[in-house]
Amino acid sequence: MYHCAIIGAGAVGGLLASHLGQQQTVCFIDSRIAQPAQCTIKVNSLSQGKIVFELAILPDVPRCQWLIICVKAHQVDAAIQSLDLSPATNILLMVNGMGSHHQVLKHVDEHRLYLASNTHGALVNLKSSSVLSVEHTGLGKIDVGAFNKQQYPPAELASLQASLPPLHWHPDIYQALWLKLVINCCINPLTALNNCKNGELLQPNYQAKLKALCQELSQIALLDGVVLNSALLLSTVREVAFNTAENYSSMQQDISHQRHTEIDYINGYVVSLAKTHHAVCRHNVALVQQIKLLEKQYE
Ligand code: KPL
Repeated sequence: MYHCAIIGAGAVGGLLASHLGQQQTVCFIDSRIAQPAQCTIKVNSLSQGKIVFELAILPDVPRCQWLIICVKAHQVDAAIQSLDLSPATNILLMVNGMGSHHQVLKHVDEHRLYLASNTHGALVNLKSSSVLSVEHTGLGKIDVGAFNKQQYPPAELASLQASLPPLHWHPDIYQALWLKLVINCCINPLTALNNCKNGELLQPNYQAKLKALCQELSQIALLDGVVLNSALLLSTVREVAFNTAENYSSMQQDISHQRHTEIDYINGYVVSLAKTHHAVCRHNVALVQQIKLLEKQYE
C-alpha cells in the first residue's frame, strides 16, 4: 500500500513527490505506459536543499491513501478516465483555474474529492522518460478543503501536512481557490499576450487594466457566493507579480512553446459563470478571445 500516488510528473508533481517521498511511500501514475517503470527525481528544494531519489511509475493506481492530480486543467479527464479508482482513495485535485473538478466527479464520489490551491513556484529543468529535474523557485503554501465543504479534515491529511508544510485545512476552500483564480486571471493572459515576465505587469501602463479586471472579477466572485474586495485583489495581484517578478507565467510558457493553454479554466471559467448569471464580463471576454486567437495560429 502506498501513501500517495501522483498523476502529473511535471514541476508541481516533482516537487510534491520529492517532499512526500522523504517520509512516505510515493509513486507516479501514467496511464499511457504499459509496464511499470522507474524515474530519478532531482529537486533543488528551497526548504530541504538538494533531493535525489528513485520513484516507481505505475500504469494504474495501486491501493493508496491519496491520489494527487496535478496535470494541466484540460488534461484531467484524459489522465484519469482509464484508471481503476478504488472508492477508498481520497482524490486531491491541485490544478490551475476552476471547473476541472467536474471531470473528476464523473469517476469518483463527491465525498472523496478534495481541492487544493498551491502557491509554491517550481520549474522543470530537465525531463526525459527516466529523469525529472525540478527547481523550487518560490516558497509558497498549500490550501486544502473538501469539495463538499466538510468542516473537518480527513485523518489521512496529517501525513500530507507533516511532509508538505505549510499545508492549511479550510472548511470553505472556495475563497482560497477564487483568490488564486483572480491572480491567474490577471497575470497569466497579460504576460502571455505581451510575452513578458510577471514583474513587467508592475509597470504603469498595466495598472488601469489590472484595476478594471479586479473590479470585474470581484463582481463575478460575488455571484458565486464569494466576497472579495477589489482593492485587496489588486494589491494581492501586484504582490504576486512582485514576488514572482523574474518568472514567466505558465500561460506565457504555454503560448511560447505552442501548447494548448488553460484559458478555458481561468478567464473562460469566469466568463461562463457570468453568462449563467446574465452578467457583463467584457474584460475577461476580451482576454479569452485574444488568447484563443494566439492558440489558433498553431493549433
Ligand atoms: O500560478 C501562476 C502561473 O504562472 O500559473 C503564477 C502565480 C501567475 C506564477 O507565475
